[in-house]
Amino acid sequence: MKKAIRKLTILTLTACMILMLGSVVTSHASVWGGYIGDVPKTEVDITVDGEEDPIYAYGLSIEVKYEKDRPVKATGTAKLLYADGKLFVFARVNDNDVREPDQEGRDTSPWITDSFEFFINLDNDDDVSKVKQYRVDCGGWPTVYDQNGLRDYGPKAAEKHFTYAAKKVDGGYCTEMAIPVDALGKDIGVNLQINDVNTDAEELTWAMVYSEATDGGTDSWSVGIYPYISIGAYSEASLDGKVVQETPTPEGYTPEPTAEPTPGDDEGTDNNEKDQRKGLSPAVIAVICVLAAAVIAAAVIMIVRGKKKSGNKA
Ligand SMILES: [Ca+2]
Ligand SMILES: [Ca+2]
Repeated sequence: MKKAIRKLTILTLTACMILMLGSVVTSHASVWGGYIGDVPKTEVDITVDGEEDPIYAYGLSIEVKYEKDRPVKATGTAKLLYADGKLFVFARVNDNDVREPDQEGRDTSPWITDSFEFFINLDNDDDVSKVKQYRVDCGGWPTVYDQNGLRDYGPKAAEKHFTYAAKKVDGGYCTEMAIPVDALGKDIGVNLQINDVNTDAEELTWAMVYSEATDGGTDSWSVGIYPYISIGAYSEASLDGKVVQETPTPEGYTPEPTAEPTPGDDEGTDNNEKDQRKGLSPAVIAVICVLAAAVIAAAVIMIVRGKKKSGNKA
């Protein structure tokens, strides 16, 4: 009897460990960060000039307003389209205190500027070395950075990576990027971030994209909790509107068709109404395993004690 219980305990713990290991091995942004939606492909020409082309009305709209370390002051909305092998990102940032960056700051610490950042992980996995960061500040200064040594700051260095523009508007500024990505039909992990400098450069806050893993903002380089988007997988935009395919591609997709937006509709995609394509989180699996192990351990202790008592009596 004692042997059987011991075996059962070992089997349960082994199963739990395999389950946890499996969840770690297969975990990626698409599981933990959540799915935002499909970026419509389009054949309409888009001009990268910091102004919102009418076709963006049918782009995937993503809010950038979630707290990272402290309450944010500047928030914004980005609209995404895929055309001609490029991901177009138009962002409108609401910032009541737009501060002109100084050149020294741009060269040394461009994140301490009023700026918009777009992070891409083309493999949509947990590997931070795959992430590339594109930034445009309120004055149109570009930077591209990764954690493998890439540090291309300024127009000369950055122009080979993407095209970009920025424009100041009432109550803030707009940025626009066209990033070449070979990703049609694929899922890619993303993070969107707004840096906000205020009266004192020391006073810097960050607004982030929503991550289901935190139920709030993600973190600049925490790729494992990035949400993800699909690229032209099942929607196409033209100036007549957005068409969502009845039979989504690639195979296996079962997205909820979204209501067709109308030009000027700024409501966009509600980050809380994303497709649910998640599994159990590692934390939940860990809790289940610990509870299971505790129950079995308690049962074993009770049985052993019961046997000892009955042995003493005998
Ligand atoms: Ca434009
Ligand atoms: Ca600011």
